[in-house]
Amino acid sequence: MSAFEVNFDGLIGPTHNYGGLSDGNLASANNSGEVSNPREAALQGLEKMRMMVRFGLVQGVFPPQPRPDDWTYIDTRMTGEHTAFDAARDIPRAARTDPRLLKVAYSASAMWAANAATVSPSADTLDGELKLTAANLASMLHRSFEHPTTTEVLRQIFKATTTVSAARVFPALHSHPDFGDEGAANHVRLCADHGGEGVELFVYGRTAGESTAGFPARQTLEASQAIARAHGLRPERTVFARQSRKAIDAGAFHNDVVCVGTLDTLFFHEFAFEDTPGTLDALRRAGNGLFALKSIMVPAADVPLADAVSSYLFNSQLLQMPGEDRLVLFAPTETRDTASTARYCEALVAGNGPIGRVEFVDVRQSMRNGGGPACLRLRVVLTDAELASVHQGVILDELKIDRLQDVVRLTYRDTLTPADFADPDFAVEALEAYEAIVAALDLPSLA
Ligand code: SUG
Repeated sequence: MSAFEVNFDGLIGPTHNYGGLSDGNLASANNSGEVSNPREAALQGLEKMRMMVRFGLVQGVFPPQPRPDDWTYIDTRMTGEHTAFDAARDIPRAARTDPRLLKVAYSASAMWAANAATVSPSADTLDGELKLTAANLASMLHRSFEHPTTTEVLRQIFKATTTVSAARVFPALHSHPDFGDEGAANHVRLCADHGGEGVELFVYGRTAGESTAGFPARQTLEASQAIARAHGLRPERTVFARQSRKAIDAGAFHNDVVCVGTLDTLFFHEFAFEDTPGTLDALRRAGNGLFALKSIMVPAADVPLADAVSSYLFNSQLLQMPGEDRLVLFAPTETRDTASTARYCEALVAGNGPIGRVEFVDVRQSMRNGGGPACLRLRVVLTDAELASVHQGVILDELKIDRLQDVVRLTYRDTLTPADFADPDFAVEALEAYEAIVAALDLPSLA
């Protein structure tokens, strides 16, 4: 069956800010409290989507989540009250009593669509149905309440609630650190061509119950195994590999900070995996009869781990362009601006390997929170029939991108500090901007 990869990018929301909320994410910590520019952030994200459309690729978009609509949910646990949310009363009180919690409630982190879900294309599942499992994001409070809305949005978009659904959307795993799941950021699919059977690689940072010192390892082996079972993946085509502690402690809080793969190619840092030869061996065995693995390991001597993490070289999208033999690495501009990664990219394309070209994209607003090009998108391999059944309001062309940019220019602020969250008018403004975006995507509001 022929199929292709569709990238669904998260549209950056009107409350995009630098909250310093993610332990173990160096960019989030380093930029904590800085002034953000939600308007520029969303425009940059939409320009990235425009580049993909111009490349001739199918590009989709996920709406932001309504913020601060979960605030009452969080706050009732703080105050014991169960009254309906009233911005004029509740926002100043929260700003007084617990400004960090208020920041949590305003988090725009759902923009990083790679953390929305794990996706198994219909070619990989035993019953031939596309499967998506929303990620519980149980490790970070500000992300742990994204999943109910994510499940709902995925069901709206993939029409997974109708009787003729082309996809099944599973709700998130039980929200406990032992089942910590961060979605596609820790998942790579390898294959000969997108429509054929593939191998799914799940990368975890710890096992349930294991105590670790250092930065949090967010994904557990048990969560990855539960998803593989729920999706009906063939055990012989599934690989579980441990991320190296060294990478996590250097700030690689997701595997996609040190590794990216597509088709038969895996591009990764020397210190990405705890056991590199074992992981490559397991991938070769799992891909036996399907494809011959092409691995590109970047030595620490060429790109030190610290540079890989600050430049986000591996948080690039690895793309198969129409009419091109070799893959294109769609990398953040920070990769061009970091000496070691710029040098590495030049050598990479000069060689005869599977990557023939590097393109750069400016997503600096997102990068300053630890979210590069690959974080911003969720890959969904779809057949023609599956694509036809997707909600068409979220499949983009340049005209729709223009319209979304107009809405952003009209409704988003260009300056935001965490202190602005104390202003009740901002809560109203942010929810109005959200409503304008979902209306432009022809989706029902979930506020
Ligand atoms: O979960 N940053 C996100 C970045 C997610 C990047 N995604 C992938 N690697 N796929 C995170 O740490 C920071 C928010 C703040 O500090 O305000 C944040 O949530």
